[in-house]
Amino acid sequence: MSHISRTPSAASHVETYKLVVVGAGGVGKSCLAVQLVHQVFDDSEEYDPTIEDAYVKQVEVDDVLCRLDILDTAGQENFSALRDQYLKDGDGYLIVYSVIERATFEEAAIFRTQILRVRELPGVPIMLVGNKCDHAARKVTTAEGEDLAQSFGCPFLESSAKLRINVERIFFDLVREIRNQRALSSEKPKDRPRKLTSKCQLF
Ligand SMILES: Nc1nc2c(ncn2[C@@H]2O[C@H](COP(=O)(O)OP(=O)(O)O)[C@@H](O)[C@H]2O)c(=O)[nH]1
Ligand SMILES: [Mg+2]
Repeated sequence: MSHISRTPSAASHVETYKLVVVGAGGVGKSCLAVQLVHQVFDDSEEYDPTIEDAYVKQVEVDDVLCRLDILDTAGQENFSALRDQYLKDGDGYLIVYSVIERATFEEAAIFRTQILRVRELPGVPIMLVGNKCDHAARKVTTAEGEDLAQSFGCPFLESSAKLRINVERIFFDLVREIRNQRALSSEKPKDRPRKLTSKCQLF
């Protein structure tokens, strides 16, 4: 895509971004997607961990109207052809772990490897997300998340689907990351520096 409209009201063509949310089971992928799309966090509702779901949301990111096609994966089909296909189809990826479960943090690298394996293009837009930052029983520090993201060469944020902390930002920053990568690959100059990390802030 070489042209992005800068005038939302005049946008007859809406940019579409396929965002794939991956990560270990139980880290909050479904809650993040539901919180973004429906603005709710319902603890009483159990999101079936085996169900994969898709969401569509039209948003403005930096004054440009765009459509987010969000695939909330369920991790049942490890290493299958299906998994490869949806990883291949994505424009950008949220790799989510839970800050209260160290094993899910360690699994983040596995998800990144899977993504890089199926993508032929260089410069894959990825955002590392440490979810459940509202929780008192934290097992993974913010600095560890930042270090991992640095080793991945990708941006990092902590989030809480429960308290709606950084929920929009993780999706919007991923869109920005995709735009940056597209601009780079079409050799357009970047217009502003990227902020790579941000801490979880309760407010
Ligand atoms: N404290 C807290 N709990 C969360 C958060 N996000 C999800 N959860 C809980 O974590 C569990 C798994 O969430 P879910 O979205 O189904 O995880 P998924 O398997 O990655 O889709 C549920 O019991 C949620 O209530 C969060 O930001 N903070
Ligand atoms: Mg789920």
